[in-house]
Amino acid sequence: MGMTIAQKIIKNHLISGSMVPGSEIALRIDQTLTQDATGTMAYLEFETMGIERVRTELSVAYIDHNTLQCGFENADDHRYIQTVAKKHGIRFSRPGNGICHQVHLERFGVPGKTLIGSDSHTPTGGGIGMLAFGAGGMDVAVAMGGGAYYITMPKMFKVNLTGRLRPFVTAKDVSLEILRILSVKGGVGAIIEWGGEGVKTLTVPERATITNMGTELGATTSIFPSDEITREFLKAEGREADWVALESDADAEYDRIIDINLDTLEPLIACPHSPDNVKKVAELKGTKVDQVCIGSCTNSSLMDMLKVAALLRGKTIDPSVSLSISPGSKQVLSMLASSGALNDILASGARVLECACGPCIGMGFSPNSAGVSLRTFNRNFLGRSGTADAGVHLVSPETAVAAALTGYVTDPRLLGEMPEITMPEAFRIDDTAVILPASPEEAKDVEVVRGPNIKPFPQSKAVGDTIEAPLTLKVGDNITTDHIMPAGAKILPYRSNIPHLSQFCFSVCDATFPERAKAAGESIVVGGSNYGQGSSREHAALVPMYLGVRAVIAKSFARIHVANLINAGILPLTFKNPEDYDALNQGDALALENIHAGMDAGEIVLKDLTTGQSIPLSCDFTERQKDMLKAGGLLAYTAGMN
Ligand code: MIC
Ligand code: SF4
Repeated sequence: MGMTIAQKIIKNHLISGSMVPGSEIALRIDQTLTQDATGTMAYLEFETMGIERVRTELSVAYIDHNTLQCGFENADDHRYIQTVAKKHGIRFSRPGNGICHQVHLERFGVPGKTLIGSDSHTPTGGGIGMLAFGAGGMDVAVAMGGGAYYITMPKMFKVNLTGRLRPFVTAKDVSLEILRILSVKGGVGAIIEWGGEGVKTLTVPERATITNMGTELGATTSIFPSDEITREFLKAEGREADWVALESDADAEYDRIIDINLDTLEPLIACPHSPDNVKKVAELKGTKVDQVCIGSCTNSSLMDMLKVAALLRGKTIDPSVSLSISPGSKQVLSMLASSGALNDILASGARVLECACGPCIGMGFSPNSAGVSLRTFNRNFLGRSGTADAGVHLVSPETAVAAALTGYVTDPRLLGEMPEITMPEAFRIDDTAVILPASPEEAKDVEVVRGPNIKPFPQSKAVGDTIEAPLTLKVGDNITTDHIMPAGAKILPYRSNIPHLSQFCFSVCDATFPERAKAAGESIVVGGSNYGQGSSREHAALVPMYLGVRAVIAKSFARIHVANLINAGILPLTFKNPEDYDALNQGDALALENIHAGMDAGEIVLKDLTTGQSIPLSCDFTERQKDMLKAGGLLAYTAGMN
């Protein structure tokens, strides 16, 4: 039988396991990336492993999330990451050099290689034919140390593209269309391969927009073939030598095939508060808009920005709208400047922000009270923008410009002619903002600088045979990691300070949770389906662990989060009968007994001591995961093996 692109890369990197969907496989990882909001923790974890130099082909530490520097915390953490990177063989991408996924695509991504990153949008690399996964910081630390990355062998989905996008309909609309079809849960357990004739009409940055947002489908990752268009992109980046051809075999089999005709797509918009709440832009026509933000790892490429500049040229934004533009990288910004396009943007009244995540993660530019914000980003989860009652919508750069110019949600096709923008034959290459690590000899003398914001790693507990604890919090479906451990300007600087972060745990759902959890000592949390979707932040597991959460019981879990829970020594269990979710009440006293035998049998019985009911729960752990839980998480497990 023929193979899909992903199966071919997996086969080339398989360390153990069999490539049967649903079984655990271990992969060799060629490249890793971290960003600063998850990176501090990942490097603290890497340091505990006592390995002198990373064992990957390439590891890069980016600074792009925490760049506000309102106090000493961010700057201290940056210094820590810079010095730890220098010492251990990791390249350091300075603040201002750009958003990790954009820069990685430009300067480091290689078709056919594996990449894991401590950021859920690492699958952006699939746009260039990499097999790229988002992972928790601990998994990235292990991969840097030369260890395998474990995943459940995914199913294979194919999206078959035909036709060609019409003017003002974009790759972002393709992403929103697939979210409309599949929902935020529809990609769970699958790798999404994009193929068909329509692929040949999409540039690498457009492909990367699509693989970036595959994360919002819950997919394990997304990937495009590596073809002549990929070769052209790499050539323009001065990296043609990195190109290899990659395509699926004609007789490759897929678990599901979805057809999208690019000709028939229209401009789309995701309404609050979920990326799959998709409507046609035309349906929201006339909605007043207060703020527009263009940028993020989804839509900040040079092509995106040149289109924006061309549409803004000679015009002024509506006085009632505030427009921000964050180019994805220094390369993008410098090419905008030298082409004159930056002037068109500035002259329109836009505010140009630095090349970083910025408003996407609530680092400034929060909307006004109950404000309507149109953003070219990938997530519009409740509260993520920093304004609790804001209505954040996700759109293409073209639709964003139409709203900025008119002050209302407007179909961008009304803007007239789409100016023709072509990919440059050569990008401006300047890697001076990527600092190379010290040589192995010099590395010995490099001092790792730690600021006072770095607090000791919280102690996890081994999962014993019994857990008796109250149900301190019951939440609903699609709880995101932004609910569990919010980010934003006030909280993000404390990503290496778990005790401080813990005050904000679940604050979007119930601000009393941290106090109640602490008072209870140990507790159990209950959730609905797709619990933990969104970010890869392991803080959404480490902070509950610090607050004494011993088990999370849900209808289903998101992939990266369930791995993070196990890595933190928290027992993730699912309802055998989803309707049993209704039988549990916040405050009930719960007991899990015979846990070890239950882990082997695949079923653990939950006793609700308050109501007297017994509820069967499923668990499907591999031997490795059972050992990790019994040891109290990945770090304790790894230490026990040495
Ligand atoms: C996000 O988009 O939510 C983030 C911020 O990039 C996260 C990582 C983090 O929480 O630090 C992600 O996507 O993994
Ligand atoms: Fe940064 Fe936003 Fe992309 Fe996350 S989604 S990496 S916060 S730009």
